[in-house]
Amino acid sequence: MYTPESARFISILTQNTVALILAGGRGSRLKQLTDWRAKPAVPFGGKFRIIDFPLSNCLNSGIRRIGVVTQYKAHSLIQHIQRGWGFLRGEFNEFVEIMPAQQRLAESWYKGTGDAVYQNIDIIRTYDPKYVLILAGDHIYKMDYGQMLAFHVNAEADMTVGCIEVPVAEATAFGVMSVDESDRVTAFSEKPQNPTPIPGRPDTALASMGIYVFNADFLYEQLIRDADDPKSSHDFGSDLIPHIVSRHRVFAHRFSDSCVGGNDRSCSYWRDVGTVDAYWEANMELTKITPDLNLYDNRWPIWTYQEQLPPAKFVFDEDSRRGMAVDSMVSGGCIISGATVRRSLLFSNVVVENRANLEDAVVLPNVQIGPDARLKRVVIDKGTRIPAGLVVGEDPEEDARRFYRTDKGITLITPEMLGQQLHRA
Ligand code: ADQ
Ligand code: ADP
Repeated sequence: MYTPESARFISILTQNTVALILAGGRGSRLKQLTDWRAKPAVPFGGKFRIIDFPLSNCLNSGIRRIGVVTQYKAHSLIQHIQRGWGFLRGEFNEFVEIMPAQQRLAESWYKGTGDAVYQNIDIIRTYDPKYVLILAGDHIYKMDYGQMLAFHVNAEADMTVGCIEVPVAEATAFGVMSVDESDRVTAFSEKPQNPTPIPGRPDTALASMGIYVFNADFLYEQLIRDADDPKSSHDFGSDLIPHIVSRHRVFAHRFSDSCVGGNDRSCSYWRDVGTVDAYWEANMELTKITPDLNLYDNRWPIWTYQEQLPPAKFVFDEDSRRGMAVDSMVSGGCIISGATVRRSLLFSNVVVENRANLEDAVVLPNVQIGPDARLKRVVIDKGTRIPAGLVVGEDPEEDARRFYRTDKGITLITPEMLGQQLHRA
């Protein structure tokens, strides 16, 4: 499909691009999971953090100059990036650089996503990119950004917005756009109460994925103009994009057309794991026989920091005839000792003791589950020690009293909820 010329065309575009991953948002709908860490640092999929997905997408797309813009509760995120992403070589003009809010251009922290980029404009300029790719740090997906850049250049756009089709009822949570027959954006409205559907398809709307390609000089112009606007909240979705759409060439690039592997089933996988329910569901999906997100695809590896750990161990207890995990993913350092684990995802260093029973559970690293505990439909935060005999998932009222229980019946358990001091070795 690609000629050597077109491949070279894309590699020149990706080389001339700097990616900025916005990773400063609060992510408050993840409740206590983001009490101590920013949403992009939340663990996902047994051994990754959410930010590993956009970071790996950049590398797999040939974009190797990356800034991570941080603000809220950034310690865990910075630690992860320093430990896991320090392998790029400055000598080859490649890097992952952390850009914390530091009041470079204003005496305030980052006010909105536009301001977060604006306040780093002097740093971005020194890299002299032709294109700036702005990404959110909190979505799970695999995407070839090279295709989006090529689309942007072919369309002679000033700016391009990545988009997906979503049910109209869910579109109120997104930036929603209208496009003409060439996919030029004609209107954009951030989180509208009454989203405009795609013409002829009343149930579907075209939603922004919150990822943008800008011609670099055009981006600087727009950020400087927006910074001087006293009425602006300095946010891409609410302020910059609506202003730009009516005056410049903005195009919509459809995600499903653009990922690696053409008809690969993971091509349409894109998740905002922004709520406890969505987070639980997306993790649980990975334990299905053929999950929609293929983590075994060696053409599109997802890189992360991981500790060196021994293999997972399963100890069979003759008395209870237990000691197994089925339909589950179990990470390194885990020990399932005389316990039963079904349809669950265990991150590293989880110990499940005698006669404990785990079903539909997402268990973050370094959790200990005491003997005889029975846990169903739970998310257990890092470092929690579940006392012997604890039962969760059988009495909704009791669960809601002691823990955080969602309307869909998922219970989130953190160390604080059990009155435990932080112990995260
Ligand atoms: P939201 O996700 O609601 O909508 P926002 O909360 O601004 O937008 O977050 C976007 C990204 O920026 C996130 O990765 C967040 O962590 C980060 N971020 C937020 N505030 C920041 C700050 N002050 N400093 C640094 N980073 C910050 C956006 C778009 C919608 C689009 C959806 C798709 O505005 O149009 O539909 O994303 O999910
Ligand atoms: P992660 O689980 O994301 O790896 P860490 O365990 O590294 O997070 O913690 C992230 C930061 O938040 C650290 O600075 C840690 O000390 C702090 N932190 C986490 N949980 C608590 C807590 N319950 N009380 C006080 N500080 C906490």
